[in-house]
Amino acid sequence: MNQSHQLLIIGGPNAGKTHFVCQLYNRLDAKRSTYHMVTAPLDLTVIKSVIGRLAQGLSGEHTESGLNEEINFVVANKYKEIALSFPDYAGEQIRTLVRDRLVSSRWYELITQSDEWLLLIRPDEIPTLEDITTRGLANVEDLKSRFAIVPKQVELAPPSFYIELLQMMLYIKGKSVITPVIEPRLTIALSCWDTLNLSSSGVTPFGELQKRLPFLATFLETAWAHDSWRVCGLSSLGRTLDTKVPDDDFVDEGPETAGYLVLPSGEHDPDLTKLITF
Ligand SMILES: Nc1nc2c(ncn2[C@@H]2O[C@H](COP(=O)(O)OP(=O)(O)OP(=O)(O)O)[C@@H](O)[C@H]2O)c(=O)[nH]1
Ligand SMILES: [Mg+2]
Repeated sequence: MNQSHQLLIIGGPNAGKTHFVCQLYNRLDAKRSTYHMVTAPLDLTVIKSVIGRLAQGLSGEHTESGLNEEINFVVANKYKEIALSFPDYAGEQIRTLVRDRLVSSRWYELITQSDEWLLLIRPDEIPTLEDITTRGLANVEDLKSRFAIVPKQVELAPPSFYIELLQMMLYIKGKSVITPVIEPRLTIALSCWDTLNLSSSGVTPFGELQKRLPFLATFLETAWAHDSWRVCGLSSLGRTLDTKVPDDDFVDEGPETAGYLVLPSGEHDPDLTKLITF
């Protein structure tokens, strides 16, 4: 074993964090990946409850905001050992981190100890930014309704939010962006890829990121060293599940077989563990 990595999985609300980790666990448990589990998570409460729901063809629930479960497991193949740290917080914590510029001691530890980051972004929930090219000229009625919506608190729009989050994390890690970042290596996973209804060939995840979050794509290219970042697509479930109406096909096919990754080349791959290994 010549390499050991500490990977931190991060993502905002509804990004698909919990379902990814559960499907990863399902794959490892069913030995359907190039990696094997060396140390299983100590506390399986969250994982088991979502896996139980998936086994019935139902979606798991949103992580409660008070819950601060940390799921840690170690996986390995012949060459590498990877310790995964997955603080299964409600994704709202990430918003608060950026909004309040306040980093708890646990988050400080997680960020400084990790040498690889996996950031989950869910593209189908990114609102289209309105500008002069998409909005057109307003009439008086339009203006009245627009000005009636007063944001409670000024929030950053998604492109600036993710750039700010990454800049904060780099700052905490003591990294400057004056020279391209080599470590931590960064994977951005565009989650719930199946909801984008894209063709299964010829679409690259980075191309999608450029289309949907162009500022973030440019930031990645400038801030990170060429070989130290990549963009993948992720569909942990391969389809949308309901919280009440079971999907029988999903059950019959087996949750551990569902889902796929889209590699940077655009190729689809059922081995979800490729997302945690660069
Ligand atoms: N279509 C589709 N839906 C998915 C997929 N993965 C997760 N979802 C759904 O997306 C929603 C959010 O998934 P979670 O894993 O709970 O997201 P989270 O990031 O843990 O969210 P919080 O706990 O609220 O922070 C759920 O309704 C899931 O069923 C996927 O691959 N495809
Ligand atoms: Mg969750």
